[in-house]
Amino acid sequence: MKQVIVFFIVASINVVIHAMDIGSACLTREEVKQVIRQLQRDNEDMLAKMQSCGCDAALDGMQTAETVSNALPATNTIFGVSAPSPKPEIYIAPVPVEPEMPECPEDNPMYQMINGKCIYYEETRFDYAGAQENCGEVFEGGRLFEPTDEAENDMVYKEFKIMFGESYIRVGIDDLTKEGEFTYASNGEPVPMGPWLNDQPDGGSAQNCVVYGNYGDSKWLDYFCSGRLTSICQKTS
Ligand SMILES: [Ca+2]
Repeated sequence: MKQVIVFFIVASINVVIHAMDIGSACLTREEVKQVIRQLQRDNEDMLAKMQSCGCDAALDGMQTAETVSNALPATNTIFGVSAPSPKPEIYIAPVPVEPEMPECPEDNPMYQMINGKCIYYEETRFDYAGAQENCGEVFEGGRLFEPTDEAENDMVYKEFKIMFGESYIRVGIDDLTKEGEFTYASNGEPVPMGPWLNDQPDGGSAQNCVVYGNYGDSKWLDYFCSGRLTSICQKTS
């Protein structure tokens, strides 16, 4: 039944649109109206079935003879006239909008869009807690950068190194919850990679916060959470 109704709706709309095209070229407004009314009379049984099965919404969406004919150009009233005239306006459903990428300032080199994340490089030095708080102010609800894989880890560090030649830069990874188990600060999930520098991590319970720690390389080391360092923030939405 549904297939029949859908077919009916599509077929009816096609006929109406076709009638409108004819009307713009060689039928009067009244003739178009007659075509549409005839179409509706021929399908009274089907209309009744559509109403009985709860398809009133679909019926409401159909254009009546009056609305279609009224949309025709007023000047086009003579049979066979081929003078140019504007097409009647036809409602076009809006195209769904794709989710926008996070906004990221383009006129400030401290902000970079990397791997779909808006990154901010913070020169002011903070301890771990202060750096997290600062990121939440830089971006509403922002946080310290949490690399999801080694490629992203390398890309973000590379940009920072180009600009500042820095090292010891904070990211949002720590083992504060359980010694030796490094997790993302935002959700406590285990970090799925470990580009550690040489024998790192080696700080035991004294060093629980991860930083980029080697000049010219994106390798990590564990470091004091209390140290005041530069940091990298990411926007979260
Ligand atoms: Ca530790």
